[in-house]
Amino acid sequence: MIEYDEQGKKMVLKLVYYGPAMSGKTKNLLSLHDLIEKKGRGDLMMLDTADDRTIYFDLLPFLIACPSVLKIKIKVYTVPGQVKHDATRKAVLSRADGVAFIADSRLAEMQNNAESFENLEKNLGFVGIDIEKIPLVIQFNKRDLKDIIPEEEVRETWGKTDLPILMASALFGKGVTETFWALLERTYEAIDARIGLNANHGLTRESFLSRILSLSTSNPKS
Ligand SMILES: Nc1nc2c(ncn2[C@@H]2O[C@H](COP(=O)(O)OP(=O)(O)OP(=O)(O)O)[C@@H](O)[C@H]2O)c(=O)[nH]1
Ligand SMILES: [Mg+2]
Repeated sequence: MIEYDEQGKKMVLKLVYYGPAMSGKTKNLLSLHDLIEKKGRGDLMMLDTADDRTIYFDLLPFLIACPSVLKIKIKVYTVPGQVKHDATRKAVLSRADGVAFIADSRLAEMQNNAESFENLEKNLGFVGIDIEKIPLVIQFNKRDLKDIIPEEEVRETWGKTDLPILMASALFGKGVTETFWALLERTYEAIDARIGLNANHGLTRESFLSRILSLSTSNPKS
C-alpha cells in the first residue's frame, strides 16, 4: 500500500512483475531500462544466480517530480519465479501498489502460468491485498517463439475480466513499454482516487505517464 508522508512531500509506489520461472520478468525490466532514457530512471539492480535466474528480486526505480512539492518514487520489482522461492515472492509482493503478471506464451507453459497465477492470488491474500482492487495487467510474453497459444484464445479466456491483456516479446523490446504504460495508467487511477494526485498535486494522468514514458527512445530496438 502506498507509502505517503503526511506533509505530502514524498510518495513511494511499488510495482511488481510476477509470473512463472523464466517467463521473462527480468528481461522486461532489462528492456524497459534500455528503452527509457536515463533522465527518467535510476539504475537497474539485479540479484541473480549464475545461470541468470532471479534468486531475490530485480529493481528498477523511477523518480517523478510533481508540480506541487510532492516527489514520487516508483520502484519496479520482479519476483523470482521458481516455485521454491515462495517466501521471497511474498516479501516482494508485500505492500505492492500494482502487479504485471508475465505469462509465457508457449503452449507447454500453460500449466505453469496457471499455477503461478494461483500462487499470485494466494500470496496477495497472504499479504492482505485484494486481487479485485489492486491494479493488475497481464502480459503474454515470448510471442516470437513457435508453439505459442494463439492471441484469440488468450483474449477469449481473459475476456471475461476487464484486465488489460498485452502481447509482448521482451527479447526484442516489443510490448514492454505498452505493458508498463498499462500498469502505470491503472496505478495512477487507483492512487488518484485515494489521495487526489490531480486535485492536490496538479499531476494529471497524462503528465504522470508522459513524465516517464515520453522519455522512451523513439527508436526501440526491434
Ligand atoms: N524467445 C524469447 N525469449 C525470451 C523472451 N523474454 C525472455 N526470454 C528468455 O527467457 C529466459 C528467461 O528470462 P528471464 O527474464 O530471466 O525470466 P524470469 O521470468 O526473470 O525468470 P526467473 O527469474 O527465474 O523467475 C532468458 O533466456 C531470456 O532471454 C522473449 O520475449 N522471447
Ligand atoms: Mg528473473
